[in-house]
Amino acid sequence: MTDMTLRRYLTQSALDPNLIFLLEDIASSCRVIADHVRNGAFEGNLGSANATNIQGETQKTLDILANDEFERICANSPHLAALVSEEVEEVTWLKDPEAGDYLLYFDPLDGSSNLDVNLSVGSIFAVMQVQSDGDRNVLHKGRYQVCAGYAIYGPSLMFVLTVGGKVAGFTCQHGTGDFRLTHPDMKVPAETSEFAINTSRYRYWDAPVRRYVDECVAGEEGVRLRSFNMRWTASMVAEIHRILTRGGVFLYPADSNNRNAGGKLRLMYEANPMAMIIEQAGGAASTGHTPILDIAPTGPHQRVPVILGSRSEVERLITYHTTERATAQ
Ligand code: P6P
Repeated sequence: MTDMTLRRYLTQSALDPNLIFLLEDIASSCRVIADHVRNGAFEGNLGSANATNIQGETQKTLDILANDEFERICANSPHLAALVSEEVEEVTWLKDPEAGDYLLYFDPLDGSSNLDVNLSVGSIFAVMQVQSDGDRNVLHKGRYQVCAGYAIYGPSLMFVLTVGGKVAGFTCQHGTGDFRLTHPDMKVPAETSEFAINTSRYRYWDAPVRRYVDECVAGEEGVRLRSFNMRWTASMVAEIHRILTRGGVFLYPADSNNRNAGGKLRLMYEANPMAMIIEQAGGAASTGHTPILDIAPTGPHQRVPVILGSRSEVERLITYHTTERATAQ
């Protein structure tokens, strides 16, 4: 299995060669970013860039560097029409859009607050297509994604990708730099006893989320009749990779503090790609009321509530949200 390189995997997937070129450019971007992350201390790239992005977040030097590497390397793909990046307010058009050209949505360095404390970070991406010649609309539902994936810069560099049907994990072989297939069919276990949420926000949560977490924390004595584990790494890529590997449910819900902004996580380059990956791996991804992939976007940096992971737990949370909405009416 591990002699299967990313190149061979993609060519065997019978994909459009232009999409293969783009995916290889994305993988190359992630390799280069991994080097910058690992050499951050020597390149003087750790710490703040003393700038803020469209999100109003302080940008790390590596956030900007990672964005620039994505732009530089992926611009080689002849049929890539536009880039939508967490770090850039406007859509970056590389060519006049023609039907079938590709649109790349990406968070170049997710979880970058972990960089200075040497914890895992990642890059997230999704690809959609231009619908017709001259069409400059980049706001399509997540169901229109043709592929999605992420790189995780952890103890090993991994590249996880779905082109529809399966989720495949590739590990970068130290030395050759090849991405080799190590996880051919990643599946989210339907059941789990592990949840991930920033519990410091408890006072802001709506009733359904409080109910769910309270029941998990009550353990064997409570209605769940078993104990649960909690994780929170402040890096969505690390959480999703753990869920793909051993199950779990990840929550960044709307709450009384972030509701006016729509939530915390961004739809086009965080929630949508991860929702496609999780669904293709047998899990579920919802706002609590609506499948994330069915949301009609209103802007490139729109924020949405995110509940995703093991199907049984996501469905339980949807039931709690539905029940709460029904009793409130
Ligand atoms: P908080 C990182 O900034 C991120 O976008 C996700 O990767 C992560 O899950 C979340 O925000 C962490 O948010 O509020 O815990 O810092």
